[in-house]
Amino acid sequence: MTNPKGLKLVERDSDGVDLAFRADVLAGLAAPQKAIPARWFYDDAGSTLFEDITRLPEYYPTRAEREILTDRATEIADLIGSGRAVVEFGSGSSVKTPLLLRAIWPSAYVPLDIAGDFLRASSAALAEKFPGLPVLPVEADFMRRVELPPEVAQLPKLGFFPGSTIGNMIARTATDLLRSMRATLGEGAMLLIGMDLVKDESVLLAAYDDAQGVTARFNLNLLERINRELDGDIPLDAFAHEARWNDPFARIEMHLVACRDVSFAVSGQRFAMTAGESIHTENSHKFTKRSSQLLLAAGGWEPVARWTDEARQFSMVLAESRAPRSAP
Ligand code: AVJ
Repeated sequence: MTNPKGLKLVERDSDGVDLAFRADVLAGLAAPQKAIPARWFYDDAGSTLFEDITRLPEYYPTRAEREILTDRATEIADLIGSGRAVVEFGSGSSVKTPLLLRAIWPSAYVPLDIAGDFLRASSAALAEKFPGLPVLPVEADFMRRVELPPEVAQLPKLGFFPGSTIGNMIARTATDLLRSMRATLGEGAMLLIGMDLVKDESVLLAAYDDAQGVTARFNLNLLERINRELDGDIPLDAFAHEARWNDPFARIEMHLVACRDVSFAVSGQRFAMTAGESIHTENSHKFTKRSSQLLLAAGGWEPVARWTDEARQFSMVLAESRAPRSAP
């Protein structure tokens, strides 16, 4: 495991409290529109619930992306070429990574993840599936430029960012990430990125508010995590899961809506909410061909190919790192 500067990625106080989590929650609950970053969904319970979400009949993105990677594997592989090192942003526990690796047989696979234990486990599983493939996990926060292992220094890179995770970010953050990816991957890099598409509102709402209530449990698990890790006493029965389509921003938002006036404490600080007020917990931006192209261009990436599934629900874009130029 490489962790270049011996960086402590998760800072904890003497009680084992994740300081970044506490800071985000306390600041988020103090804001006029309460909001907590979506990255905090993914504790053990949240990660398991997300895996359950990917198997729901209403949640199309995972299946659609898998369809693209399976049905278009040859085309994708031809454009990517051989000999690249695949750098995955967020280490794939999913079935998507093997699909890509099998299609292109890269020279090395470098999964980047902030969660070290998870990274080690999924890397070991992958190495077993692909004997002979150097698997070089790096524990890192990929929102910044990451120092890659020396073994891949001379190899051209392919960044892999599936799942439409980019959709969790507002444009400014997404652009920063795309630029960091260019810096991490270096000259001549390519990027294969999943971007979910704008579609009928009812399909989107169902995907984020499923009949079995798994997404509701995923959303509410954040409150359980706060209660457990940050010494909170939030009454879970005072909150309901809600998915909303925000049309001007072309995104699904998840909220936890207070069903009654409620007050609670977190880490010794008190908060009050009135009935109907919400905590905004996630944005999931949806793209069009044009908006995806614009976002990638802003981050310094030029699309070279784009695929959708048969039902045109989801897209994967292959882009290459573009030298800065301003003239038309
Ligand atoms: C993992 C960010 C791609 O936005 O669709 C699924 C997370 N949230 N259901 C998404 C999620 C609610 C998911 N991403």
